[in-house]
Amino acid sequence: AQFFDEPSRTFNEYLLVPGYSSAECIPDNVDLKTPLVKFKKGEAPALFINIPMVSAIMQSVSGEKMAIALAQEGGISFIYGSQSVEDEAEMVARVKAYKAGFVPSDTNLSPEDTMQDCLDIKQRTGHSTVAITSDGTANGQFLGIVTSRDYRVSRMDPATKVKAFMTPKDKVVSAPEGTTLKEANNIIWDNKLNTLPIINKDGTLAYFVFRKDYSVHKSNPLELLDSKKRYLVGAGINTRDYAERVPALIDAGTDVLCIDSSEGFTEWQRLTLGWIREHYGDRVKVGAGNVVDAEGFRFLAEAGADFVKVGIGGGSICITREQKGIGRGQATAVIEVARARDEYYKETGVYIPICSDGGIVYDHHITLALAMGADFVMLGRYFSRFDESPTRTVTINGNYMKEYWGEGSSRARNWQRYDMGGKKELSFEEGVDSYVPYAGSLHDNVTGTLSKIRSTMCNCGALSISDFQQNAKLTLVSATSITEGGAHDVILKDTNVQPIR
Ligand code: MZP
Repeated sequence: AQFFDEPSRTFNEYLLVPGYSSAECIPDNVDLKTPLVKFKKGEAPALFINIPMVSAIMQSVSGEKMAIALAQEGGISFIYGSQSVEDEAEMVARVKAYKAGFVPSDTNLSPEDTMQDCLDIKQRTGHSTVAITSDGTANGQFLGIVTSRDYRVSRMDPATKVKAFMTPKDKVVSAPEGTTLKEANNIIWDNKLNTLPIINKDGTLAYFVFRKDYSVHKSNPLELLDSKKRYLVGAGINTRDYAERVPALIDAGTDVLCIDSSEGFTEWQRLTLGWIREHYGDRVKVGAGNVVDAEGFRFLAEAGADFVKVGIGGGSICITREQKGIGRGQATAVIEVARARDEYYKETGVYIPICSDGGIVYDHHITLALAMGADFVMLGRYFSRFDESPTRTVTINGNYMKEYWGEGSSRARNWQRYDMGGKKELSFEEGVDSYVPYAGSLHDNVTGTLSKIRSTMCNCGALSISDFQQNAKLTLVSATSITEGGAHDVILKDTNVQPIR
């Protein structure tokens, strides 16, 4: 047998050591954009995500609601494949059909609503105008504005003078006398906004500036809230029924596929990737996995994977290591596969992103995974706690909980994920059925997580993920220093304690 010299380690055994932070190293300047699929040196990837977080290919995590909410934040969901081909394709199609929303945010319209409905809402809520954006928030791409008179918005002249700005956070900023729309546009760029509403002195909205060319378009009152822009969505496939599932998912509009398997270093994955390349060439993007060492990475890279997923046995609901005794500490797996990815890039000029899948317990584990070389992370437990996950919310001993079960549990019955050929059944469980504490909305939680990642990257002097991967300094920590990392040698305050005088 071959023995690895070092024990395999997990995220909790590492800490980041700060690097030099220049004055530019502020969280607002951190760019978390990351490639989703492979690309050649000097070229841009065909698909990228704006935040390095994707949701797990699991029944209890990635349904259409999750996919829409996560895409709105700049990430991507992989709709679970452990359902019929028709059901999965329909879910994908519904995400792709999801259309423009609205600002202000209290105008909750559905995708079926028309411009006329939009005007009704405007009247009901008393807003002077309603702007349509691609994702229903002020950060989305501006698509048009509806005014009560004629649904029309005019193309603005960049030299037009403006009096005040309103940022998407509703903060009114006075513009100095003579400020032009062109200068307003610079503010949009500087603040990384997509649109900037310009308001009148009395607080009513005058118009929006769209950062590309100040353009706006004329809307038909009966036109559906339509946008050209659609959310990115991924979908899980397996190594059995791909000849049927892949075409259905492609027709439904899936942007990227991922072979969902507990073990990716197999002939089944090579055959699946080969079939996709034979029928679709490089047009269809597909990730593969999971692997935990350089050999596994190289195998999938050569078999044609667009990204490679890393991780066996580290998932919160996973009992594979107990049941079968296989797996590897997640940190060690990511570090080794990232090195193999870099060597492959040097050799071939092709960069294949890697995804660290499973085992993220604290937000800072995401930051560690990126520092260790992951391009993005896949999370199950994390997302399962939110309003948008497809499972029930229950109360247990007065606490709100959400259901969360593994794909290898008998509840999910996803035998294809564990398929090693042979009978179509799960012969033993590799996952559990569980509860996780309910944590509220995806938006609030992801915002908090990202602000921690940005802040840590600044401490390490990195403004982009690739910069961070190259320059981060990591140290192993002893068991004793892990204890030192939490509150210690103090008695935590109990709110029920009464003062004695
Ligand atoms: P976590 O984010 O909950 O720690 O882990 C999620 C990951 O665990 C998934 O993306 C998948 O790779 C893996 N998973 C899903 N189901 C099982 C199982 O039942 C599993 N064993 O290991």
